[in-house]
Amino acid sequence: MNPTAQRIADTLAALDVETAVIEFAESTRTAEEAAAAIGTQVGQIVKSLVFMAGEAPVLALVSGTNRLDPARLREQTGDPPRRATADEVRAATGFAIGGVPPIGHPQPLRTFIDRDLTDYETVYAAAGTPHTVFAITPAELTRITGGQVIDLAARPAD
Ligand code: 5CA
Repeated sequence: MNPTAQRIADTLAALDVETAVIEFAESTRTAEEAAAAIGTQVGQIVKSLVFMAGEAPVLALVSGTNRLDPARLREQTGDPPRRATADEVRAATGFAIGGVPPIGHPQPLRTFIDRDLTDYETVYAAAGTPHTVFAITPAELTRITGGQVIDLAARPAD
C-alpha cells in the first residue's frame, strides 16, 4: 500500500477503529469519483474541507452531496471563514487536496461534522491519498476527530 495511506491505516488502528484502508486503481479524488469506485452513494462520502477562520484552520467534514453554508461555520467560529488555499490545506493537514483524511494531522484541527452524515450507517473518508478511502460509522468518526456534529449544509430556500 501507498506509505501515506499505510500511516493512516496505522493511525486508525491506534485509535481502535475496526476498518481497513481500501486502495483503488482509479481516482477517489472527488466525492463523485470515490462513490463510483466504492459503489456507494455520494452522500456517504466524507468531504474534508479546510477553511480559515481568521488565522485558524478548521476542518469541515461534509456529506458528498452537500454544499457547505459558510454562515453555519461562522456561527461557530466568529470570524468569517474562507476556503483554504491548496498550500494552506497542506500546511494545516499535512496532506494534499483530494486525499485529506479526517485524522492524522500534524496538529489537532477544530472539526465540525455535517449532521447529514449521521443519516448513514457507514460513511467513507479519504485515507491520505486520492486513491484510498476507509469506511467508518458516523459515531466513530465523531469519536476519533473530537468533532462537533452540526448542520453545515446549505439548504435551498423553500
Ligand atoms: N478523496 C475525496 C473524498 S473520499 C476527497 O478528498 N474529496 S474532498 O471533497 O474532500 O476534496 C476535494 C475538495 O477540495 C473539493 O470539494 C474542492 O472543493 C476542494 N478543492 C479542490 N481544489 C481546490 C483548491 N485549489 N483550493 C481549495 N480547495 C480546493
